[in-house]
Formats: sequence, C-alpha cells, structure tokens
Amino acid sequence: MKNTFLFFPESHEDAKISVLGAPYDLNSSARYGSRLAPDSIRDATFDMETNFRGMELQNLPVEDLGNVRADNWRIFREDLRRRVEDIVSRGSVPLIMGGDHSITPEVISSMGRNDISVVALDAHLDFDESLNGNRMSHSTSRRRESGMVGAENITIIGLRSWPTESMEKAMELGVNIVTAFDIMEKGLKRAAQSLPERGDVYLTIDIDVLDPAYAPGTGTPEPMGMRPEQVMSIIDVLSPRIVGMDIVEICPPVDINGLTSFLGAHLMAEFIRSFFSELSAH
Ligand SMILES: [Mn+2]
Repeated sequence: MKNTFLFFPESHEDAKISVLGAPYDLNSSARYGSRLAPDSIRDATFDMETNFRGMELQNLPVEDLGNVRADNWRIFREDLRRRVEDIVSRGSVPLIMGGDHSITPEVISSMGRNDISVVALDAHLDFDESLNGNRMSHSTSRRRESGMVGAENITIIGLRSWPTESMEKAMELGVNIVTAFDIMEKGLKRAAQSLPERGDVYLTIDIDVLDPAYAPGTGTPEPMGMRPEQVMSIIDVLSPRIVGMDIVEICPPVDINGLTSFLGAHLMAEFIRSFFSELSAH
C-alpha cells in the first residue's frame, strides 16, 4: 500500500478535499529542507487514529494526489498550476503541503480567484519586495498576494517579527495585522475581530506561527508564539468558508523527533473534520 495522508485514496471521484504535496524549498532564506515535509507529514499519519473528536474521517471524500514535480522552479510552477486548476475544476478544495511559503501565491494564482480573502497565520510579515535579489523569496509571499486579492483583503495573525520598512508598506496598503503580542494581551477574540466577515477564504498556515516549543522543526523559529489549540480554533471558525488551504515551512531536517510533522498532520486532519462537520450541518 502506498503511503498517503491518513490512508486516504490516491484519487476519489467525488473528492471535496484534495491533498497535494508541494515540495519546493529553494526560495527559503535559511535552513532549507521543507521540501521533505509532504512525505514526512504523510509518514506521521501512519500511526494516527482516523477518528478526530468523535468524527470518523476514513470514508470521507478526500484524496491524496501525491507530490507536484519540483525539479526546478519553472517546472514546479507549471505542474502546481496544472494540478491546482484540475482540483478546483472538479469542485474540490486544495489542501497543500509545502514547501516553503513561496508556494502560497502560486497556489492562489493557480486558483484563478481574485475575489477571496487571504488569512495567514505566520510569525513573519512576508511583505518584502525582494530578499537578496529574489522577488520569489518566501519573505515576499503576502506582498505578491496583495497584487492578486488586494492588500486590504489580507489578514496576518500571530506576527512577531518584521522588518520596519516592509511593515510600513503593509500598514500603508491596509493589510490587517494581529500580532502575537495583541493575542497575548487580549486573547484570541482579538484575532476573531480581524477575520474577514464574509466571503471565501484562503487559509495559509506557516507552522512558525506556533511557538517553537510546539513546532521546533521550521526554518526560522520565533519565540513567543501561538499554541496549537488557538490555531485549531481559527481553523474551526473559518472552515465553512475555506476554498483553499496550505501548511508550509515544516522543516524535517531540523525537527525534534518528528513532532512538527505530527502537529502539521493533526492540524490538517482537524481542518478535514471541521470542514465536513460543517457540510453535514447544512
Ligand atoms: Mn514565517
């Protein structure tokens, strides 16, 4: 049997969620290795139960399509686009495993939607115009998306590390920002206030939004981060409106006992649970 995410089949005729690995990490700025995350996340599910909070996930219409080709950036972009277009045209929600954060604007662009909001859970702003001459750097991702959906339709939650100039630009353009410090002071309700009120949402989870105590295996860890149950709450609130999602920046070579891949796998499973419990409630 082939190793798929949480034992889901490699294809499902009526899939509503399509898992896809996007193993590209050459737009990282430090500690490469997130290209190994999709397979590491799949491995983590091999010992996991398929019942989450009382909901059996096993027979839900979910598929794991394997990994995008990642020989180089051009081939990666083309294959990712082709596969995301196919997922969306079949009426399924892409659930992408990165890779570094530069894959996110590629997924959003491939979805062909400029009418959605982007919610990013991230320790970092990722609003640089370029980094070390690379305009595709993972630190430019929200900046690139602002050109697709509009800066005012982007919300960044859990932020706690940013360059002064890029922050000024993000504020000027109207990006919605909730720092980790805001949440420490005012609780998760401060984050809830800044979520888009209506419409379809693309959710991107940079694993470094979590405190390194929970998610040590990432390229640029930042202390003072969020807790897993807080991230789960945000997934729960947004899940009925999520049209695309990714989890990025898990870096297995610097992980400790695979903990970060396990957490990533759990967050993905919690999204699947939440998404289908909402569907069956309507
Ligand atoms: Mn980050």
